[in-house]
Amino acid sequence: MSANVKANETPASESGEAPELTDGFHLLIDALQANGLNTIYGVPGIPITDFGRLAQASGMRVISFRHEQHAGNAAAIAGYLTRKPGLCLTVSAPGFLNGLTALANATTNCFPMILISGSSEREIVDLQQGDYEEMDQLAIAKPLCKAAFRILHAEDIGIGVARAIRAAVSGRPGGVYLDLPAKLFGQVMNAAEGARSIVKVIDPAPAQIPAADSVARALDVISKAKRPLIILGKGAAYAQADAELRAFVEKSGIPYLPMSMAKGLLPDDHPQSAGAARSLALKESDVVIMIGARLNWLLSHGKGKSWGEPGSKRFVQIDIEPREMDSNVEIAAPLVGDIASCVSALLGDMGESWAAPPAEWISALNDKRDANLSKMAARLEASVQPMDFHTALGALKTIIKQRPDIMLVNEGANTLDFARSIIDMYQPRKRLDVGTWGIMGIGMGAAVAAAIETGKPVLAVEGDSAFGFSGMEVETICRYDLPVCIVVFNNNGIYRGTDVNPTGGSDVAPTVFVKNARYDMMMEAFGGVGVQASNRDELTRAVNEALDSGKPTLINAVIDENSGTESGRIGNLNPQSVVKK
Ligand code: ADP
Ligand code: TZD
Ligand code: MG
Repeated sequence: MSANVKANETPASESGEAPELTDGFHLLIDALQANGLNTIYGVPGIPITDFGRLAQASGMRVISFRHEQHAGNAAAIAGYLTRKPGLCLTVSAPGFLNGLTALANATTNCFPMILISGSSEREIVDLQQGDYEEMDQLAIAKPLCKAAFRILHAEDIGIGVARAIRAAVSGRPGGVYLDLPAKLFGQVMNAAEGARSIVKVIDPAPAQIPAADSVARALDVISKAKRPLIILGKGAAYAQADAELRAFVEKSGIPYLPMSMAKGLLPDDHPQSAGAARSLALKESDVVIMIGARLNWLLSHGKGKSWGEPGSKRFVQIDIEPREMDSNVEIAAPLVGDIASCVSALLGDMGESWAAPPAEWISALNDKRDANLSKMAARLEASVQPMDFHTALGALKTIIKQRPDIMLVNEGANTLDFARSIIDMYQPRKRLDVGTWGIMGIGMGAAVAAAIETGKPVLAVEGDSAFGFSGMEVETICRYDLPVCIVVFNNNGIYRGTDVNPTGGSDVAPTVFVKNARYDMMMEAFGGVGVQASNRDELTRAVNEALDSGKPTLINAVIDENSGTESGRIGNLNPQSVVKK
């Protein structure tokens, strides 16, 4: 009898027929598949190589990356797009650590994912006897994610996976770590008992209905507003309550501002969008209704100059996480629940004759929006060469307008900030970017997940520095033949390419890269299409060809190296030395 066969099983020799067996590998596959989790993003190696093979053999999609961080970012984006936890699979210690950045980033962004990592033998790890890739992974993961679990016995795989799924998607979504020591995979148990141990999670993210008095309080605050404003965040996009949100915005007549990844929840050219009058809207509003958005640094914590006179605002906030209320400023009307339920409750109680906001407020915002848009229009239509950000992004803006259902991935500093404000989005959950941390390196992982999860073409608009963090995944994109078109905004460096080393030494300045690099040739190395685009027409043609053909393409867009400012729009966050040396 194998050491792994449990004592209460009838040995084959006594019953006359061999009991059907299963093992940790198959139980894990069964548990994931039973819950509709059919795609794994990861990097193979000890002890999970065979698991990947068997998962593929069982019909799961197993997407191998070149680095775990990008596999993890793909899993996080899969979670964001599908509301099911994205799966990332890593090897022990170093692979686990590479995936951990993505797990922490997913948790920060409220994206559901599960990092499943193989780990070394508990007995050796705990005695610190120097096992292969030894590390106490569970302890390290715990403070960086929403929940962390370890499964030691094959019969617990079903419940362990169920626990991980529920932890990832219920309440505020986030990252979950699942630690699977190598020995678990080979553990054998009776197949029928194994099948009974699998748990299909019932209603993994139950509706959370807001209390009636909190709905009444919110409507009372909103109805007294003279200059109301709605702010939509990526929690609202995640919630997939698109119809309810649109009905609420339109019935209320209240202008709205989308946060970056909420763009397109309602089309950016919607008459109530205050996107192009953002500063005025934040400053002058008197009641702000936050829907799935946090008052963190991205909104100046809800206070300070950009929010106008101190004490001039009252906040209504809809969030599934009660502790989000009063995180930075007082919330006059907290509405705790899921967005679909909260918005439906508001809509239900608004009655037939809801009064639109005062006309002066609407026209002040509209005038500002129209003035800002017409100021910008000439620069977006210009065709300067070498291209600046406006010329290149003006071209991409037109393309997205013509193809509103493609997925857009965006990272960089200037490349991010300009693209966010210039490129209009028309459909929900089409824009994927650096999120809450402003993290570089999400690009290729997000692009792969966007292509795999949606089947749509992907346009990845990447700063040359940003692209470098995940650039090796162009091989992954070619290997799976994904319809991804990457445009590298090549301004020779971080923020711009013009810094010089003040000592006159031979090292270039820390923000400067090799001049005139040909990123397009990286794509050609793996059989994809590489194009160098030096002007607006070349860029437009190359992107359209890529999106039509669906072939993996990298366009090296030559951007003036003088173009761009320090840290894009957040240069104010840089500390400055006051000591002159
Ligand atoms: P943004 O960066 O776009 O402003 P944040 O990531 O800061 O958005 O905020 C998202 C918020 O949405 C989080 O506070 C999260 O708890 C909340 N959230 C996520 N999903 C839901 C949901 N289904 N219902 C209600 N709130 C949600
Ligand atoms: N490392 C990580 C993981 N995240 C970061 N945000 C940074 C470093 C710092 N950083 C930024 O905030 S933007 C950026 C870095 C390195 C790159 C900006 O250069 P780019 O974009 O070429 O991508 P532009 O268009 O030249 O501004
Ligand atoms: Mg750059």
